[in-house]
Amino acid sequence: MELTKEQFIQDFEKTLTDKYAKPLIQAGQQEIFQSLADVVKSYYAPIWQEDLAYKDESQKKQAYYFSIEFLPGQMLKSNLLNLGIMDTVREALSDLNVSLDELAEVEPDMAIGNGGLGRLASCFMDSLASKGLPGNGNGIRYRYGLFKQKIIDGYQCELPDSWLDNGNPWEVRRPEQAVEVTFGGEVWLEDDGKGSLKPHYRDQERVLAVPYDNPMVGYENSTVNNMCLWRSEIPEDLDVRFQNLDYMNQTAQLSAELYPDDSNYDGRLLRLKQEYFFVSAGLQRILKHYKKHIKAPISQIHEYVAVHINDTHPALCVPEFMRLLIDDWGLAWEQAWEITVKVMSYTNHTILPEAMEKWPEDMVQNLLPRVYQIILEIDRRRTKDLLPKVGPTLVHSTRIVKDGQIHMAHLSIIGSHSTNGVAKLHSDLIKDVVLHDFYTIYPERFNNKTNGIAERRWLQISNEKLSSLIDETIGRAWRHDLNELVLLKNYKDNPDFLSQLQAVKKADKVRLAEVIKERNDIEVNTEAIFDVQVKRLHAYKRQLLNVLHIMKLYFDIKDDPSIDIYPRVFIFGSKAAPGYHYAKSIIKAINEIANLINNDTDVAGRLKIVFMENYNVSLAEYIIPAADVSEQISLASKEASGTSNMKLMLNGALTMATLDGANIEIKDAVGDENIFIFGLTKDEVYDYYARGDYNAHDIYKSNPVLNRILNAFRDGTIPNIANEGPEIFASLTTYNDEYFVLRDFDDYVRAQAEVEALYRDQTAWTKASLANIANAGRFSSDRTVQEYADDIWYIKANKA
Ligand code: 475
Repeated sequence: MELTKEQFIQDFEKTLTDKYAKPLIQAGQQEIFQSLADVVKSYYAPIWQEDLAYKDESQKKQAYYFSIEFLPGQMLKSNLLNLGIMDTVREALSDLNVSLDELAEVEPDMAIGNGGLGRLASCFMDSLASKGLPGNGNGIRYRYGLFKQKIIDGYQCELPDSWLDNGNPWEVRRPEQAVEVTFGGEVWLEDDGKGSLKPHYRDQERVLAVPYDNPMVGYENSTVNNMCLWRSEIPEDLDVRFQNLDYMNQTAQLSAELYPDDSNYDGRLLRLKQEYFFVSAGLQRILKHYKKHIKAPISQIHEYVAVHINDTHPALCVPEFMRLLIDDWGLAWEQAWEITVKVMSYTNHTILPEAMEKWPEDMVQNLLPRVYQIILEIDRRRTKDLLPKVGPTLVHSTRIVKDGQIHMAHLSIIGSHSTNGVAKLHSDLIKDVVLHDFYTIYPERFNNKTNGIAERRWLQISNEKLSSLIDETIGRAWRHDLNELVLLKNYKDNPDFLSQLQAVKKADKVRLAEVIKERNDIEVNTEAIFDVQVKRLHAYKRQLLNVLHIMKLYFDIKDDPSIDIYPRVFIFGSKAAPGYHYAKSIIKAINEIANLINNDTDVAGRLKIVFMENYNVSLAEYIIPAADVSEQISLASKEASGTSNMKLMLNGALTMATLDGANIEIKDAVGDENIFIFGLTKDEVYDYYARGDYNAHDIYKSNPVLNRILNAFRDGTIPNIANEGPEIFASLTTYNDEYFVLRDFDDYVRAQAEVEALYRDQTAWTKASLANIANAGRFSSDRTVQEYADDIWYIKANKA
């Protein structure tokens, strides 16, 4: 949009007065932020209104991305950038002696997600809008987001994330579009006199779902999409005197808290309620909109609506859509089923068995009696149809209801026309191993959509210096098409450019060093290699392998304090699920090892370990630009894709990688000489499983380096881990090292030595860094969402 500094200052000062009756000079940061947000809202609101009207009138097909998590982070700079007014507003504020960067920090992160899955959903929201694609979000407006992590005495403590205390300035509450969601009670079918059976209900618990619309502003393209988040409330006409307190509490609880579990399935009743709550509310809103605006019969809804099931948490979309089509719209079963399968599509994000969602049948029956009937009927009809075609073995292994449980992945695959994995290797594993029986039955439904990241947040906003350098070098076209970054390759032998690239990295490291000093009170050497592992804490991601390597370097120094080791700063950012005991022990161990090494005079500052507390999107925006090395060291076959690997690559870090998830595609993009590969391959891992002959204890016994390191965990060498040290030791030896950490150790050490050697040649390193930036184009989520749009949702860009 067009905006002059003068106009902005006028709008801003007026808003401040209107809101707070204060001149700027007396206003606090919070008041200034809220006023600025209101001004920005006044800029996008008319575009939003227009876009909504356009979507209604044009009758274009829209996609709805159902996700129990979103992880947008702060929105101020994102909105400014996408509206094209970042520079104007920054300069105008600066004329008023206000720093935009400081002001942006006032906004709490919108952290209503745990990790990769939620952040991917938010990258998709940004990309859908920025590609002008009509794609909306549907989720829950949790009152408390992902816990705030505090490290106390080396331990993770979890504090509530009360992010809404000052309100969410971007959202619009739409009570007039509230819908009701019901739970429990009894249901029975009665003939309606016209030959069909209609459900009748008794004693149901009613909950009001109120939508809050959040604008998803597209990048310089006058698109504003919608992310709808639902809040649970008590229906106004409910006589609360006849309800018990439990009910009141439970209703409020529904949208109170995000489940802080990442990949670990948590079977609590409230979680199932949350899943149904946002699924039912979202589908009801879609159908109401359809009735009001779409001039086509319901039998054609698949030509206007695509519903995406982001992992299995919204899998109840399948039976709930059936319920609405049959009970409310009067469709026959067969027709409703055909439409449902065409409307739905599903993404799998993990193949870890413990994360495969299942619900006990009686729980679903009690909580959602009508939905339960429909699930049984889906299962019954499918079994009957398929038995003669594929035989009992395949039918049984793929049943939705078996062993007293409802299998949500099975429901999602059977009730949709598309199932995708999130990187090539992961999609192949789904087809060949984990969901192979489904692939045999429905081969045409399976496909791959390699993840991507929104370059606006992960480069333009978080790394303004690098962005400017790129502008000066190849022009601005990359800001609309990340593939343009390949043009940077022309500068790989240009010494001026390479030294400018080095200077940018250095400046980003200095900026991070300041944050580290302020938050951790640790001084780090900005000439050192910044070695970064940022992601959720999980055994399969193998933060421990990184730790064992650090211990090796430490012992090398202890053995010979004059040894020539290139200085390194190891930076960790990671939250552990509150109930994941082992992950929390690893956090404690990292912090104690940090204390030990950071304060050892023999080390003399050559190694520094920094565990940054409360890793979240806004902290990532500081860490990622400053990284030299990106640690992507999961056991091959376990990490579905990874997305921090892409963010770090885009910012010029070199990847230390196993051949897992999207690391493989990163290797293909940058070439073997610009990445460090080590460790078992997926096939080697599976061979171990098949033979069953992995013996970690043998490695511990026979490898003297590892022997010494592992002993340090239980002989007091690493202090203050009397409980955690032996626990970690036992997991790696007695319990046979589930994720082959010891097996991959030697190769990891070898590859880390290569890192050091290459870093000593700054020109060679910088060229490799450039190769990573220049080849990052294909990891834009703009590419990913376009593939979803073309292959799965069949939606087209606005005004296209
Ligand atoms: C993968 N979260 C990454 C990323 O595709 C991948 C599970 C259960 C309950 C709550 N959250 C979860 C995940 O499974 C998850 O975040 N998976 C991640 O999805 C995006 O890049 O490899 O681990």
